[in-house]
Amino acid sequence: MPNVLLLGGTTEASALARLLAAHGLPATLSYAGRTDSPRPQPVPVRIGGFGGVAGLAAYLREQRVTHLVDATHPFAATMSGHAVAAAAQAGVPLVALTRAAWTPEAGDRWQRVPDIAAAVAALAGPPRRILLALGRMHVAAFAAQPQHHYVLRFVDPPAEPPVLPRHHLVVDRGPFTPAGDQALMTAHGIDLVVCKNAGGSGAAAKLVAARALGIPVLMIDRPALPPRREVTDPQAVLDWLAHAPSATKRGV
Ligand code: 3Y8
Ligand code: NAP
Repeated sequence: MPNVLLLGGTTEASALARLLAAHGLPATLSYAGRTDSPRPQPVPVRIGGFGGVAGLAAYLREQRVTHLVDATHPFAATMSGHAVAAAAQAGVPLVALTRAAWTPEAGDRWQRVPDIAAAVAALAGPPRRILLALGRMHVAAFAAQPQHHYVLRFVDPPAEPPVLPRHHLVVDRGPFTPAGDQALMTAHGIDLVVCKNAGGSGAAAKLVAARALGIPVLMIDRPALPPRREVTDPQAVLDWLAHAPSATKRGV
């Protein structure tokens, strides 16, 4: 019988948790603890960091995890790097459940940048009305371009007000809808959307809305991740679980 550790925090991780529960496969979903009330899950949940690579490797051994599934967000690069290293140290097979990067479609007006810093630099120039759809963690970097009016969207109310002089804060969690995002952009007279190339469906609504409104998008490419086995479909993880040699079979 497998004993799966699922690093979660995405739509696909929640879909896999439902599939594992439906098949009666023992699994624990792990959250970093970044939000006040993460979505309830149909499998046991653990919340908080592991304490780096060593902490995760120890957890894998102590909890006798047989399979590690990294279903974190494509921008959770530190966690994904730790998962590759800890799985190798503990001799536990690893698969990443990720999402294909978004690609521009007819009607899209994308400018691609490699990272957050390049996105900040790209905003030099006269004031604009920007939907900064990056969440909370990177808002401070945009104080370098204070001339713009920013519409921000956080999962939870912030402990202190955002450092941007001109901003409007929306507290809302996804997944979002194209109609909802189009209404938000129209209501605030948005003329630029800044976002990460998250992929998947849960964050894609703003791209559909921007396309419909003819609004340009500043698209931040994903950070580089170490090589690992990747799938994009929760069912493919179940197939892998049925065939991957688990840690216990390797006698480690
Ligand atoms: C804590 C777990 C599920 C998962 C749902 C997906 C979709 C909705 C869209 C926008 C973009 C953003 C942000 C976003 C989306 C899904 C998914 C996704 C983007 C929760 C969740 C956790 C987090 C962490 C949070 C970050 C923030 C990023 C908001 C739960 C709701 C912007 C990423 O305040 C903070 O510290 C928040 C931090 C990392 C990025 C940032 O820099 O602020 N996600 N989001 C997970 C943990 O503790 O381990 O609360 O239920 C999960 C989801 N957020 O099960 O349905 O699959 O991507 N999340 C981005 O894509 O750019 C919002 O506004 O249009
Ligand atoms: P990160 O920068 O890659 O990781 C920083 C540290 O947070 C990790 O070293 C680890 O701490 C801890 N951590 C991250 N994910 C964890 C998990 N699922 N379970 C336990 N500990 C975890 O991660 P992040 O970008 O802050 O993302 C945190 C969470 O939010 C993840 O679950 C991710 O899937 C979700 N999320 C992130 C984004 C995003 O834009 N980054 C978007 C949507 C959802 P230790 O070193 O102590 O183990």
